[in-house]
Amino acid sequence: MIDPKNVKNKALVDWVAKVAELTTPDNIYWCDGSQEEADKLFNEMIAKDACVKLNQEKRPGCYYFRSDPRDVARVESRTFICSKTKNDAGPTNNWMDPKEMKEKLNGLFKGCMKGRTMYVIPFSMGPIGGPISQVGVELTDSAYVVVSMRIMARVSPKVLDVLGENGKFIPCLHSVGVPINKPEDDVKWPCNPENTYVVHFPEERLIMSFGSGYGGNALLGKKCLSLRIASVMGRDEGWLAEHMLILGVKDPKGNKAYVTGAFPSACGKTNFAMLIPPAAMQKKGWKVTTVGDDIAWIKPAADGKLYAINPENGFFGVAPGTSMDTNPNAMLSCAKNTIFTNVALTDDGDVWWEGMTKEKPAHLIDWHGKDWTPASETPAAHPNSRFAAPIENCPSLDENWEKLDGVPISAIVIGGRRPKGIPLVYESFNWTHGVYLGAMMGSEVTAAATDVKAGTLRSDPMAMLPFAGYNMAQYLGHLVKMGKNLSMTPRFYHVNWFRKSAEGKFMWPGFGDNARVLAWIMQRQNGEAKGRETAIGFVPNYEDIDFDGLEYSKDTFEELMSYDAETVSAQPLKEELYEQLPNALKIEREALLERLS
Ligand code: TSX
Ligand code: MN
Repeated sequence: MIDPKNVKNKALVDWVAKVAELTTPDNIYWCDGSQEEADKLFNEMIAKDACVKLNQEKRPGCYYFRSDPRDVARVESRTFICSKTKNDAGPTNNWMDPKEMKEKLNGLFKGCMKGRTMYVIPFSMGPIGGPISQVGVELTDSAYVVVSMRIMARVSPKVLDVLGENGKFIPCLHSVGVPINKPEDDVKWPCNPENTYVVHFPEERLIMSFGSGYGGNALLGKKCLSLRIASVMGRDEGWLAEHMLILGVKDPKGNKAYVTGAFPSACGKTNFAMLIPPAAMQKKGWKVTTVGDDIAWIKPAADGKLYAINPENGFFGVAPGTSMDTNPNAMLSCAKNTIFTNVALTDDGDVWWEGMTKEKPAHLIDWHGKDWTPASETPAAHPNSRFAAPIENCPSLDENWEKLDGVPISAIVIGGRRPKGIPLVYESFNWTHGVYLGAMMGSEVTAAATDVKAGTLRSDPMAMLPFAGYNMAQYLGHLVKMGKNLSMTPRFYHVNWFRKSAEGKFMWPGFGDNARVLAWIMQRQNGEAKGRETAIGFVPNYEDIDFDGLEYSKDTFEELMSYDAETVSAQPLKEELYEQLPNALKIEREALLERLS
């Protein structure tokens, strides 16, 4: 615990007092992020039956939570960007007048922490004190949020030292929205779905979240701060907050390059960030390392290169589909000191989820807390069940992952699930063309997403649709600008791991074999790999890809690399957004149509 008497930042002390007056918690507790503190909170939650300590021989330091079934994912319909004008929020965000929203929220927050403890969590996104890092303070009445935040962010008294007397922090206010008026109100997973709001005030750099205890709605350092608020800071200060993984690639000569990647959900971004090259490539000396799996803060440096940091300290990964076959590095990352939410519980106190093992266990307790057998018709783990795992557990962690100034970025990979008409990989002609490809990104909706019909293509520019903290058209304009005046301009690579044959089979093995594409990308940047110019960009010839250890015929490759003019030139953006796009991107579209005609 931090002694509040030692807190020197007046703005912070005042804000905590003001919020306490509004929300009327029984206690205020300043978190230090220590293991002892976490142990105490876990034990309190276990005593209330809100948490399960997993089998400590199999999962040391691991705990398990089940959420309320109404509180299982981010809620985009209740996520708001309350900028001064509606146009600043743009055509793809929910907007409400900030004054009106404040009034509404002040009504909801009034007395909402009654009977609970208000935790003060000082955290840093990025290494504490780093030049690209940002300090946030989350006030929350959820102990689950406290123990999760200390995995996902850096929670420490050192953050307050960095703040000093006058340092700036991003205030993040959170409540599950369930005051305890009578003992029955003290439920295992409190939430208030009818009144859930996840709200950003971009000019004030303020976040207020009410009614949900789950993931991105509640761990406010992640999507709310590191993407929505940070994207606005980046616009104002000349940098980028991107929904991107960061990985390192080492070639057989020992050259190292860093690559970022933007993919919509359900495309295997975490798997790509932790990719293990095929044995034949490893033998030659190829190696892939992980810097981050979700968020990149990217800044131009004095040398004219773009440098990226991963602001996070952990992985908040989707559990189902993760296995020792699909992603051993993720499995090993959640072997210890991990919090699992909404997965299934095995009879020996371990966790299980769909896709973890080939054989399903004979008996489980499912994410509802009910008995489950392979004959059950519902999944044992919720499709959006998660692990929150410390990044330090990751065997493929890059040696420079915490470098204060970040790692230099050589290439930007983008893509989506495109069963038809889009090649395995193509390279942009230049930065603006790359941003155009990012703007037109889309992905086929899988069954996991509930709001859109499965099988339809959903537009998701730069995978930022739910995460841009301001007008999406202006965001794309800012991205165009950020490519100017660089000495090393990363090229964009549009990839598609999900092409299907006429028979409906995946045409590319994906997973570790994607290293073959990464190798081409890296060698293009070095000037070592050839390619061929087409109307859509540069593409590898069959000879330009290392197929060592993989039987893949030239004919199949040609089919995999072919494009359909109609598909590559589709304009999936909603009309209001397309109209507002910067001219440079509209010109890219005209040039593409011209090249295709
Ligand atoms: O993550 C995936 N990646 C990226 C890995 C580095 N997935 C899983 C997506 C769900 C989150 C993939 N699925 C990938 C991929 O490259 N490719 C596919 C499609 C696919 C699925 C199964 C096979 C092949 C391709 N299996 C066999 O062919 C045996
Ligand atoms: Mn994400």
